[in-house]
Amino acid sequence: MLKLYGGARSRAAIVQWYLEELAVPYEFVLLDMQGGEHRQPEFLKINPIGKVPAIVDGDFQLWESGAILLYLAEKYDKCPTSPEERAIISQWVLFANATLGTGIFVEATRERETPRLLTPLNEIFSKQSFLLGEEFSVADVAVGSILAYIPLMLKLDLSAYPAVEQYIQRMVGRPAYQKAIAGRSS
Ligand SMILES: N[C@@H](CCC(=O)N[C@@H](CS)C(=O)NCC(=O)O)C(=O)O
Repeated sequence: MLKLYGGARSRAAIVQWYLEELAVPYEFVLLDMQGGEHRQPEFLKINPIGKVPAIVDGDFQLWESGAILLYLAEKYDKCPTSPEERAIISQWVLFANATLGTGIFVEATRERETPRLLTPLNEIFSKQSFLLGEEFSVADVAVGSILAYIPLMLKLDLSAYPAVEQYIQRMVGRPAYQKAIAGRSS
């Protein structure tokens, strides 16, 4: 069975959310991160960088949440076949981790970046339910998990972005999200 390594409150919950969406059986290996278990030789054999999430799927090991999401989408056939459509999915997953997350969570840039990031997202979500249109995809797990962390972790006023707020509600209301993230955030 696929093993997902994570901490009690860590980005492993993003991967767990997608595994729940896909209904793929997995074992969550909870590392004692306070105790530094992610820096011990046993875990460093899986991720030499010493960060979670990481997965072990048979003989295959992988780390970085975005890479894991894309791997799962490929493996469980949730990826479109054309290179252009696949690139759009990668674009959103990379955007979530490289641009959206840092823009919103790095305090020094938050004030400047938040309107730049949320205004276009608000426009997108006022026209369609999900990032790729009317169908939920791995892109929504990557971007939606970052957006849903805003009300959980930051006191940002999102009233200027009502479509983003509604999108967050749609993500949070999904049973797989509830199982993986809401259940872990308290
Ligand atoms: N970009 C990485 C970030 C990984 C990351 O920073 N994970 C944190 C937990 S959420 C971690 O392992 N921190 C432990 C440490 O830095 O010692 C990803 O998305 O997988």
